[in-house]
Amino acid sequence: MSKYSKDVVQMLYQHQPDYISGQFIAEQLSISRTAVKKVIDQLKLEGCQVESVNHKGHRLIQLPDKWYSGIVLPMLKAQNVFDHVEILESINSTQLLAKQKLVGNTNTFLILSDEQTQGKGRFNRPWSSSKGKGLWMSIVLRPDVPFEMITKFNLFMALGIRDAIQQFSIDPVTIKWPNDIYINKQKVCGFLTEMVANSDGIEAVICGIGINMNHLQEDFSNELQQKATSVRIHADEKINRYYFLQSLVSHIEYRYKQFLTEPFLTIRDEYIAASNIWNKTLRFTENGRQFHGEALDIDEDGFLLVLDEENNQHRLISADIEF
Ligand code: BT5
Repeated sequence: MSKYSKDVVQMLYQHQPDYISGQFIAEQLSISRTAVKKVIDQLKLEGCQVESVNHKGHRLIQLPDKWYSGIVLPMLKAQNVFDHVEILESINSTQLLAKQKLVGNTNTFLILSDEQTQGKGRFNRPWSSSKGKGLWMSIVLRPDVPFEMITKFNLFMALGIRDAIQQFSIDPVTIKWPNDIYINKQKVCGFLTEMVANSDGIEAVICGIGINMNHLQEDFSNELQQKATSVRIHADEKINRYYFLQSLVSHIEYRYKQFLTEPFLTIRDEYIAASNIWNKTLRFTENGRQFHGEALDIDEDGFLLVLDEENNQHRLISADIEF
């Protein structure tokens, strides 16, 4: 990527739907018109849809499939929950990078990558994060709350993520307590919340979110064919990942502010209505122990109440659930 790509994309984005002349871009960036043409040719090669017309200039006709900081940054500017946003083409895991970057500062930030080569789920399970198809990101927040509140954070995030996906999906989007988002019987998103805490409370919350966005069913590996779905599969058309990101960040911001000021009880009914675990026998794995049972309720602290096959009640803070 040329060092001017970010600026050129940003100018094209901010002038949408109008044309912008090569001359104007060249003057703004203090480079030659030939250099501008080279950058634009490169952007086109990367799949950025730019229309170039003699005597008019260039215009961005469709937001690209690739993340460009020149578009993401101005797009998210109005949202003020993050001090900064970092965009990458490829990384082992945004979650690992976020954990490295939060040390020695008090910043809040978002890291987004087009691809992850070693995306991770909970308990180090692999998370498939193919290039350009999904939304793979980690956010670092600094809530000034005791560390027991981490569970509550997860519940608020689940609703925010679900609501964003629902805006783009024709079919109902549901939460599989505590960490998965489903459409019909397949997983469209997995997220995980980790924290760094000391005796005074939470230093940082690191929430990693993986959403399958534009995969077609055949894009998933054999192992995921039956289990996974994407937002695209439940929409009329390809999802514009930029608009999706904008919606997701605004839902996250809304739910984060709610988390800081309201008890779980405020969203309990909404959460229960959005959950897909009721009225069926489920297999639970909790700390390596397995049992079958039925989910009865989510209490006012966000714990899941379960009745197992031997009529014992469980109050779970976290578990793996299989349908
Ligand atoms: C999760 O773990 O569902 C949390 C996934 C979090 C991924 C994000 S992406 C950005 C950030 N950076 C990271 O490295 N991670 C976070 P878990 O509940 O453990 O689910 C993992 C299981 O989901 C795997 O064992 C597979 O069966 C399945 N799986 C893997 N990739 C998938 C995908 N793309 N879509 C649906 N299911 C998948």
